[in-house]
Amino acid sequence: MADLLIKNIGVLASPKGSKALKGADMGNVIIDENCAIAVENGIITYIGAEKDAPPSKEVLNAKGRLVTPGLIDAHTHLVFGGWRQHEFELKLSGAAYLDILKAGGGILSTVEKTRAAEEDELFDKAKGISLKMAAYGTTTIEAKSGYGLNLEDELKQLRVVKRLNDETSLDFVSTFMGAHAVPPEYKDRPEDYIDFICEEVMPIVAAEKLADFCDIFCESGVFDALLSEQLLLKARELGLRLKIHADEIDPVGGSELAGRIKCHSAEHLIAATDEGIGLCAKGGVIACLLPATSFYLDKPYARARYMMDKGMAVAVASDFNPGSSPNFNMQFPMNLACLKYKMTPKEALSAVTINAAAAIGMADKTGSIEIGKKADIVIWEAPDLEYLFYRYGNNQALYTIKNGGII
Ligand code: IZC
Ligand code: ZN
Repeated sequence: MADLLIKNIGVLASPKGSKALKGADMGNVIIDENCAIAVENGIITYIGAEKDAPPSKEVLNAKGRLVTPGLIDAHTHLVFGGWRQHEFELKLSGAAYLDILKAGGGILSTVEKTRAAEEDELFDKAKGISLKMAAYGTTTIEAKSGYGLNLEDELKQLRVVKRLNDETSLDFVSTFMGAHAVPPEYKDRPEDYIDFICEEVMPIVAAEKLADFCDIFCESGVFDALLSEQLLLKARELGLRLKIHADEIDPVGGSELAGRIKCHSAEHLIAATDEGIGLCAKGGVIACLLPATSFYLDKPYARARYMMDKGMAVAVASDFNPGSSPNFNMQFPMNLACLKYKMTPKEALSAVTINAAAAIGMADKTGSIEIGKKADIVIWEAPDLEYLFYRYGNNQALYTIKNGGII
């Protein structure tokens, strides 16, 4: 006896497998028509004709609509105090993202607000946002620290992510990003700050199993490639998997480093060089691209098609954060993936499902609709995949199902 049967599915669109799809394989999305899905104990147990489906306690009628895997948001800065609307007019008058940071604003203004916030306050805010993300079709969320920039407040952020994972029905993957900016206490001493993170923060994060990944902002005026390498190699020694914000604004060797030391994923890659992309392809690095950030910072769009042509697996995520991407609706970057990266709807679907799951080490559990995987599923207010990606600006998620339960 199944717990849930989703019947009358018009179009079921899903990639397959438990690994990232590289390059042209990203278009390998299976389309099934007029079928049903059964779920038991949160796991998909049947996909096929409705007449052969097992009996079920609960039935959900998809009424001929499109069904896809739940969206995976593989890059967010979810846990933070305050917002940054006070910098909006400054930005509109032409102030650059890195100049605002240099003047002590940007990330550092969010650090001030996050340090001042109680853990419960951060938890309640992030939980509320997560539930809204689910209403837009997101079922798994990666969340980074990086607004504490000291031991106590980095741990506070990471504990919030752990509690979100334990206390909500969504899955969260935690990334330690203590190297997000140089805090005021270490102004103009990034080397000392990286030593501090490596010696006094990361070992505790690892011992307390508060993070799965480690990330660093490798950028002009933040951390250079040499310091990034020092930190990432230490993180690897401590058992963390590696991510890097690489060439988001300036090409400072981030993508070259990512490829050379075989990071699990490289984020942004907006300004990545041909050489960097070549090394990432060779190193099997997943590109985690964030088109909503290009939009918001008025920057070029990453060369997704070039990366795919070089054989990289590309994931697309929201980069939700209070500065460069204050939006957590994945449907917007999905739309941009087609319009700006020139991905087909099938490729873009792979980018926000199986490849995004692979980018955060979850592709054996979620990211596709297959027997044995988590029942993480969205029923869309759309008749087919093309319609989902072509419409724009309104929420098209009708039902979000996480581990077999309707959220
Ligand atoms: O708060 O500005 N790029 N980090 C690197 C961010 C954007 C988040 C922020
Ligand atoms: Zn980011």
